[in-house]
Order: sequence, then structure tokens, then C-alpha cells
Amino acid sequence: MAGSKVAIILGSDSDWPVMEVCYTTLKELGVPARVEVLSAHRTPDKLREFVFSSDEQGIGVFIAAAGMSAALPGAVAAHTVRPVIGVPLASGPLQGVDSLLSMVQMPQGVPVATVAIGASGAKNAALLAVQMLALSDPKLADAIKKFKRIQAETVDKKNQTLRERLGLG
Ligand code: RP5
Repeated sequence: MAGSKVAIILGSDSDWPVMEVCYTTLKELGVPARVEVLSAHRTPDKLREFVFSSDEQGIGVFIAAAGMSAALPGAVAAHTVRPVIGVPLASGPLQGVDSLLSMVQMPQGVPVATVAIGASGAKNAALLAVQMLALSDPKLADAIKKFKRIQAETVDKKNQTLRERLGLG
């Protein structure tokens, strides 16, 4: 999508069901994202070309999600100076621990900001990307503050509901 500030790269289309929440969260916060299926192992040349062209088009943050050996975020980070957020996914028999260790154990000099395995990580990747962009965009800073306020209100309501159910007033 032209003018997007965030690119979500998926190692496979099979990663989409978990990563959809990342896309919708970004959209809700006013940051429409580009989405591409590109693989560090299966389409290495296309991946490199996409990162270079995204850099030129003004992408501010890359989010790269992958399962199994999950070289994707590191491969993206190798080709850009923009921040890269890695989302490990529970695709294989090791349930994402393989991807988590692969992403979080980047060698010094090539950072990847790795979030939690699966849906929580997918959501947090979107929030973290918006927080990064919000450093130079007051509208996005307001959007994040609003999100946190609504989240806190939701927890308050849940607290009240539970206490009432337990007869604690
Ligand atoms: C990884 O391998 C992908 O990110 C995906 O999580 C996993 C399996 O991919 P498919 O075989 O479903 O395409 O590279």
C-alpha cells in the first residue's frame, strides 16, 4: 500500500491467521500496513529487493513473522537500518520455541526486537511499531495513549464484574 509506514512480512501465507491481529491493530491505530509473503529461505532475492524498495518508499518499521528456523527478521535486518520487530510463530513441532530462540539470539550488530510467540506477540508488534513511529508523530502518540486508556478501563470493568460475582462489592 502506497504511503504505508509499516511493512508486515510473513514467512508463509500459513502465518496469516495469527498475524491478522497485527494488521488490524495497526489499521485501528491509523497505520495501514503493507503485507507481503516472502521467505528468507524460499525467496531470498525477492526478500532483499522488497526491503530495499520499502526503504526507498519510506517504510519506518518492519515487522517480520515466521515459524520454525525463522531467519526472516534477521535477514530483513541485514538489509536495512530501519527497526525490525520479529514475531516468532508456533508453526512446527517445537511450538515456536525454535523461532523464538532463532530471533532473539541475533549476533551483536544486527538487532531484532523480538516479541512473544504467537497472537500476543503479533498484537504487541503492532503496538511497538506504532510507539516507534509516534516518536515523531503526535497523532500516533495520542492514538497509543487512547488505546492504553481504553485497555485500562476494560480491566477496571473486568475487576468490578469479578468482584461482584464473588460478592466482594
Ligand atoms: C516458516 O515455516 C513460515 O514462516 C511458517 O511459519 C513455517 C511453515 O511454512 P509453510 O510450510 O506453511 O509454508 O518459514
